[in-house]
Amino acid sequence: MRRFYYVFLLLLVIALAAAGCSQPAAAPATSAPASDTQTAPAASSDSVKLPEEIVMFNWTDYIDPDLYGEFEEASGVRVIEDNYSSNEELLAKLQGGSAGYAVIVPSDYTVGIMIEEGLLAKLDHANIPNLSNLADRFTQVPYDPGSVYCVPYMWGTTGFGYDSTKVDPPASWSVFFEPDPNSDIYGRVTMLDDPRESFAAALAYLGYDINTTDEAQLNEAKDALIRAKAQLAGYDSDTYEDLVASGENLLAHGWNGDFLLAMEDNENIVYVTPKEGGVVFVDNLCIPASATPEQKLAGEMLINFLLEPEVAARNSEFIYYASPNKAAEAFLPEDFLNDTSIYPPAEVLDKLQYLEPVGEAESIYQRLWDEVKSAQ
Ligand code: SPD
Repeated sequence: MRRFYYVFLLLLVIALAAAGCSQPAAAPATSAPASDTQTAPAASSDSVKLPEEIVMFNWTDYIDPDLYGEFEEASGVRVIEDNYSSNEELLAKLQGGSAGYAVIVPSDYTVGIMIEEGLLAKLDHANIPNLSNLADRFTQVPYDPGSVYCVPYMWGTTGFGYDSTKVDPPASWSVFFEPDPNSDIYGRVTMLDDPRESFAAALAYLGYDINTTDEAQLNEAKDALIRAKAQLAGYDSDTYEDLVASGENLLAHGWNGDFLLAMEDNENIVYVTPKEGGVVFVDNLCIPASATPEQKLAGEMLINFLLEPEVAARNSEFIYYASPNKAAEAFLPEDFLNDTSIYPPAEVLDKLQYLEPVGEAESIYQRLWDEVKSAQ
């Protein structure tokens, strides 16, 4: 079926280019059942041409890179990837007027902020027929019900990973917030370079809501983060798992899939969701409002491609994050679907919370985070 898709799409693009208009033709009017691959993205505007190249602005290690080549083969559009390290970095770029991105990957709470600030384009669902492959619970997410602006891409959890041959099994956030200068890990620990995630860790440790807007609680969390700094090698959201895998660091705050990927290099890494709880997240494929019509069409085609069941399954298996794509499950091995680090059981999920927009308090988080980062 996939080969048919590529050949079909390639022929379609060639035929349209020969006819002097390179947009894909309208999809067949029939609506195929969920779990079907739906082939031709429908262009809503007859005058839109596909660009030669688009930029996907993504987290690091968050896609199987082979998929870019396969998409290019199918569509003729080359994808260049650029990376960011936190939602706040992505948001600041868009707020500052950075343009040129066709697809971005913000997390749940950031989608809400971006919609409110008019930073996202509405998706043309006619160009994304594979939207029907999403599991029901991901079609009505609270920050974007009905996938008007974004399509859920992957979901995961935040906790910590450590090398089990060198560290006694920690189960609590206290391993970060009660540093012991005599322990082996002292100086060989990292935390995420991410204000909401690092505050969530401190707030969960203190027993507070991870979305609190109470300034006194946030100040307490700031003090805990400054205390934790004593044993940190640094803040890192991009290479932390590799540094644990290589033995340079022994413990890191981070995301489940990243540690699972690092286990390919070091099987002694263990990922933990702390007993006090932490963060569960959904990351999403969205198109910035600043995208040109050409970039938007190509972005929607890329999103549709990533929603193909077999593509979504391969991608999920490559990066070790759970896919919200129900139809992809048929292509995922049993041991992947049964891995509790990827699909946490109900009793673990019950302790986790989504980060939410905090409105006016965003500036408090940012100010206190700056104080943490600059504290000696
Ligand atoms: N290396 C992939 C990282 C994916 C991170 N998702 C971010 C969730 C933020 N709350």
